[in-house]
Amino acid sequence: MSSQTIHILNGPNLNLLGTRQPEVYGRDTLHDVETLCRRVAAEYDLAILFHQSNHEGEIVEMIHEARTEGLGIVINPAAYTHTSIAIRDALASCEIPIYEVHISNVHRREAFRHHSYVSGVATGVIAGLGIEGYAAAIRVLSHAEKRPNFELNP
Ligand code: CA2
Repeated sequence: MSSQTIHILNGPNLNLLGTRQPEVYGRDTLHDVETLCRRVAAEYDLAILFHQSNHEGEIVEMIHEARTEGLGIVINPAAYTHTSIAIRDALASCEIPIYEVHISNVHRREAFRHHSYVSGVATGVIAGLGIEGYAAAIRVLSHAEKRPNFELNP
């Protein structure tokens, strides 16, 4: 795997994107998200590995594979955002930057979506930009090595 690879990981039910709740998630499918990510990554000569899983343990294993190699992780953990200490612990073991992305603005939705187990171990969090949030995360990662670390308490 090249150090110029970005791992893009998607959690449960995101395979159904575009099939319902367009008022919340828009009409784009996960395939459209992948196409967008590949186009933006190509602008910066970066490779991407794009995955989706409905299984917590599989996502943990994908994070382990990304742990030490690659430019960074862009993860939409979907509902596991609000429940999974296993995914948080796996992300906490990573040595590369992590961007948490949510298509919807979770903070103007139900209270149970306001807490994220992931945000506390992420480098940055993007919510409510629709699928453009993935593109924004890739753009930030594209100059990750040229920027100072934003973290206050690394
Ligand atoms: O806004 C996001 O990206 C979320 O991560 C999406 C999750 C939700 O549980 C989080 O609170 C916020 C839901 C992903 C499932 O999305 C579907 C979209 C259309 C049809 C079916 C599922």
